Amino acid sequence: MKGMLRQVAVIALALGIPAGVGAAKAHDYTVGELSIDHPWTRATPPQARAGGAYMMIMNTGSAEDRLVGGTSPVAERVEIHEMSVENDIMRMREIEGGLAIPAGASVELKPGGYHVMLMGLKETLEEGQEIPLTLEFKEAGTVDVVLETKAIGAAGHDHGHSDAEKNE
Ligand SMILES: [Cu+2]
Repeated sequence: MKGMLRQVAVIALALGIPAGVGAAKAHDYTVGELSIDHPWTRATPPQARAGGAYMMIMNTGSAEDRLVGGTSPVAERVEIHEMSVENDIMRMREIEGGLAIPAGASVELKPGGYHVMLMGLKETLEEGQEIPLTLEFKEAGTVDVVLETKAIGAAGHDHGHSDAEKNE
């Protein structure tokens, strides 16, 4: 009996190790009627002044909510941005009043689309690093999540942050 228990523990440990390195880690959060699935960011080149954070936000409630901002220890401030194409050039800008999460809907923040912008980076983001981010919703309040840092350029193209950084 004792031996069997030990075997179970060994199997659990074996299963736990690959999950621990981020392969298929369950990675979601809830606040009120909202759930935030798989928040992530990308490694940044040295001297980068900004980085994007991405996630899926689902609203299971019956009223709209809005992602209005946040804070992170790696950034001087956090903004909510959208991308738009002007004269064939992709630009990003802060969404006034925050990003609407309609009742019963899911909104994806992704490279080239809506994103959380980590402005004034205080450090280079390294692949594999876990970065705390507090999201602020108008109705649901705040929720602490952890961003998984993927490789530079992961799952999308850069969308002109370097230009904005120069203007800062
Ligand atoms: Cu941005």
